[in-house]
Amino acid sequence: METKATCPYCGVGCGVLIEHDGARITGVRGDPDHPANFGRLCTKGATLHFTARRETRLLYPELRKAKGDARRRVSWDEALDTAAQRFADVIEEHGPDAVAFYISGQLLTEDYYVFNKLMKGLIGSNNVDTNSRLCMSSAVAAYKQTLGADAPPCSYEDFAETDCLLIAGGNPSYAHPIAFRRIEDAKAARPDMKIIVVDPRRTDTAATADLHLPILPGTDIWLFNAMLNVLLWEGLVDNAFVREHTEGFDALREHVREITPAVAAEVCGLGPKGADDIRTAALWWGQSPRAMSLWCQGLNQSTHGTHNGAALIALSLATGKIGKPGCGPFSMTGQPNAMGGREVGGLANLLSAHRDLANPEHRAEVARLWGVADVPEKPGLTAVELFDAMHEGRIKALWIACTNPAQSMPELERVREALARCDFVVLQEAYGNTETVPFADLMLPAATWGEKEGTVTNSERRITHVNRAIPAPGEARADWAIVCDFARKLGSLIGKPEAGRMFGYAGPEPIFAEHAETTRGRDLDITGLSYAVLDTEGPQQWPFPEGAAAGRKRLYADGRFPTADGRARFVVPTGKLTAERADARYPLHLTTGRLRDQWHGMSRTGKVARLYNHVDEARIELNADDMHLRGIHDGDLVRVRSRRGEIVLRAAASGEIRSGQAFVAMHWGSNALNSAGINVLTLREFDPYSKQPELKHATVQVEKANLPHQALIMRGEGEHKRGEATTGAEEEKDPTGVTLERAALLIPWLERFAYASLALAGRDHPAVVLRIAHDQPIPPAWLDELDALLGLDDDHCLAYSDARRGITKRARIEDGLLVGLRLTGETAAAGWLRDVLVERQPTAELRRWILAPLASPPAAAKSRGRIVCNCLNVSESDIVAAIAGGAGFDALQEKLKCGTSCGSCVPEIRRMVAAGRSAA
Ligand SMILES: Nc1nc2c(c(=O)[nH]1)N[C@H]1C(S)=C(S)[C@@H](COP(=O)(O)OP(=O)(O)OC[C@H]3O[C@@H](n4cnc5c(=O)[nH]c(N)nc54)[C@H](O)[C@@H]3O)O[C@H]1N2
Ligand SMILES: Nc1nc2c(c(=O)[nH]1)N[C@H]1C(S)=C(S)[C@@H](COP(=O)(O)OP(=O)(O)OC[C@H]3O[C@@H](n4cnc5c(=O)[nH]c(N)nc54)[C@H](O)[C@@H]3O)O[C@H]1N2
Ligand code: SF4
Ligand SMILES: [Mo]
Repeated sequence: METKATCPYCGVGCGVLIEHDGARITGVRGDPDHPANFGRLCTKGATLHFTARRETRLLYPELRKAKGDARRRVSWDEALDTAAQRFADVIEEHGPDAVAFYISGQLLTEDYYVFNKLMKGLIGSNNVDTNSRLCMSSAVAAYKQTLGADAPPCSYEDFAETDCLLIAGGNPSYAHPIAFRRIEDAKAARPDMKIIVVDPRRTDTAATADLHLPILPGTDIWLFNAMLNVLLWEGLVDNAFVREHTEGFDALREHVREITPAVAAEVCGLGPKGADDIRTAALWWGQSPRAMSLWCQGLNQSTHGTHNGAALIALSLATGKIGKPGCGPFSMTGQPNAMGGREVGGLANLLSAHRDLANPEHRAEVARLWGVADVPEKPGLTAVELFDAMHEGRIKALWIACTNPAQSMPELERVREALARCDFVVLQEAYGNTETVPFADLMLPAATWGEKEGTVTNSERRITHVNRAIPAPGEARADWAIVCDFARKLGSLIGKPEAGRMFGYAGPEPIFAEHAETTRGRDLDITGLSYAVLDTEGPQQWPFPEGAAAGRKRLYADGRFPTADGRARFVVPTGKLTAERADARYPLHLTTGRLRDQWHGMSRTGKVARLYNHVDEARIELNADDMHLRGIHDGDLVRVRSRRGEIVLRAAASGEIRSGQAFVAMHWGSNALNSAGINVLTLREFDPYSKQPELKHATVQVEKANLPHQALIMRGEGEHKRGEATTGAEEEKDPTGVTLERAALLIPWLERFAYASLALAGRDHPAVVLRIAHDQPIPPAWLDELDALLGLDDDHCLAYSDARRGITKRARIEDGLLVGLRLTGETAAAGWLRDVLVERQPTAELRRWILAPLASPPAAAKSRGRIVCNCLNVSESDIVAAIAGGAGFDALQEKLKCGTSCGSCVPEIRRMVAAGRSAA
């Protein structure tokens, strides 16, 4: 059977067809009819079915009576009765502002709608904020300040129509791959189209650009202002458009008068060619009949994120390149339904359907729609403020849903302290193992992808009806249903019996209908949409008012903007470059972001072995010069310190990073490292308008860590013998299940070591990999315990030991296959042995080498190294060898098939070909 849904990862919002038998999800493919992807999926979307497994899921409600106690399983009734009582007590004693909800752009619109209604309509506080505060709130504020409403005016189709695409602070080749496929297609169809990328790093996206501007972090406004300066000088401003449709240009013109390309090139650190490059960018933009911009977190996650966006939008307005095909400022949404959340007003300072909290008429409208006396006026606490208030004891009860703040918030130590101090923390999660779980007093199991129904809106304002394929496991329930049950229980305790009427929905469909009604007459009017229309007509873009035959591809074609006078606004940008300046103690500029194959805190992608093949361990990417200066070699462990904390990471030399800078991916948390990951180092400083914190920049120092005692432990599975694998499990485990359970057993071990990392490896036969480094000899008793845990202690194992040198080795061989390995002291052979294990190479010839101190593999072993093409399992070394043999891009695709399936690796392969060519 196949069920139509969307991919639950990024904001491209690809349609998927879930293959299943009514009980289990067995496969996934791109929906050929979905207008976001026309059947394509990226590496993450194409492996979704591997995440649909019971291991690590949260199956039952769990409650603990007191902090420090263990949680025990309770019924749903007891869980929600307790939650309602605790919330009611806090509200009675401290008022409604002493409770808060922290929710997520990964919820469906219906889930989001009821959370928002519960807080603002029933409890009477605006303390409902979401992880979109860390993500899209600067784009929201920038759109509102300039265009008057939070509405991305473009469509994906515009990529195919534009002559000049300016990508600033986005890495869509990793973060929005299927949108990037469309950009690649456009460039292939019209090679004259210009692509400009503004990013401090030379990402795969930047490498495909006609012009890459590797500006210093935080300097975008100077660049955009200098581009405007050139546009003015060259007479490329559309004066008629500015006169008739905008307000405030004079002040901005005055502001950019002195910001010449030379001045900006200096501030942006663009070197001697910089001024020319800025001029080129401005001329391409101004002279192209159609130009559009695309931005994401490189602009949003900044203490001047709002004005970054406003300065970029000014380029579209000044040249009148908006509301036309191939034009406009396009904010790419991060999460699959951050847009839906914005539509229902699910942020502490917004109201339903793009209404404003500060506007008394808007509040009255919403109160009327909900049938309540009023909606509170005082803005609620935004994410960072919320955790600060909790730290100070002002928030006594917090409800978290579909987000993992103990991993994703900046300045993590403080966030963790705040969570620990909060009297009552509820966590509504699909998985039972996230970093936030230890802080939860009550855990509520949520249904997730494939198990729930509702709608989502993607980056291009397109709403898709998402269907349920299979029932949720255990007692997990849909998010909206949990909220509604809680709301009714709470209502009767706080003297608001109207909760029964307000939250008496029979399913998600009536919630959608109510939400649609709140949009009547607003800029995002979707009164013409229903589940039935979405099912028969397919996914639709808003606005789609009653009576409309189709949604709108492009906004503002008539030059009228949703401001009081119908004119768009220019904003004079302000703000310092970065919250923190580099100095002698913290000389390096650290930025953070995404990897191609992982999603956020990895509760889902972290279960899929092949998604570790592109990057197999957390690492800090550094420029070779900076490493040399500090005596650091590729693969060394380093201490990374900021003013907030310190973590140990593996160092990797990267040609993407300029000297003086560093990059760490945001994904690795305490399930993968002996620390909580990168956000230990980041800071909670935020933008004054959007309150979005500066997750893209912190200054750090990096020094080599002296951790001489190293170990590597790997465990895969032999030929699967049914039923034998585990004992006492509810259901028979397959090799992947056994491996995931082994990984879970190892997580508590991580924090014992000065450095440790945990990962999966392999493809169809996954293995778990634990890498350890310690300041003292690793106690033999720990190793014995680990051996026992992983079955490295019986007579299937070869063993070698040289106690004097601290070297021990154990290899477990079953049916001629290496399935387990532990090396201490001497780990040089780890790389090729890993390949022998995960590739299931026969060990007959290798046996005598396995325990030898060989850094490079004997001839009998095949070492493959990193996998670039995940779909067709093609390694970096295969590709490099073929390029050395003279293969170009097409020949590579022909010969190795790499990049011929999902295409996520195509930018990287092109780059390798180009590098090979310039080396030759
Ligand atoms: N694979 C994958 N895809 C994802 C996600 C994921 O977890 N994994 N998450 C999704 C979500 S929620 C989001 S929000 C998006 C994020 O999507 P993106 O914003 O495209 O991704 P990031 O890697 O966070 O950051 C983009 C780039 O900003 C650059 N940057 C840093 N500082 C600056 C600066 O000062 N100026 C400029 N111009 N650039 C700067 C970084 O070097 C980085 O390459 O991705 C979505 N897609
Ligand atoms: N340093 C640094 N930090 C960052 C960023 C960065 O670029 N750099 N980016 C920021 C950005 S843009 C974002 S969006 C955030 C993301 O940060 P988070 O929101 O913390 O990321 P996720 O891990 O996606 O959290 C979603 C959680 O919801 C759970 N879940 C999945 N499906 C369901 C469901 O249907 N119902 C419920 N109730 N739960 C479900 C998942 O298991 C997962 O634990 O991180 C932010 N943090
Ligand atoms: S681009 Fe990839 S992650 Fe994003 S929605 Fe499409 S398949 Fe999912
Ligand atoms: Mo995001």
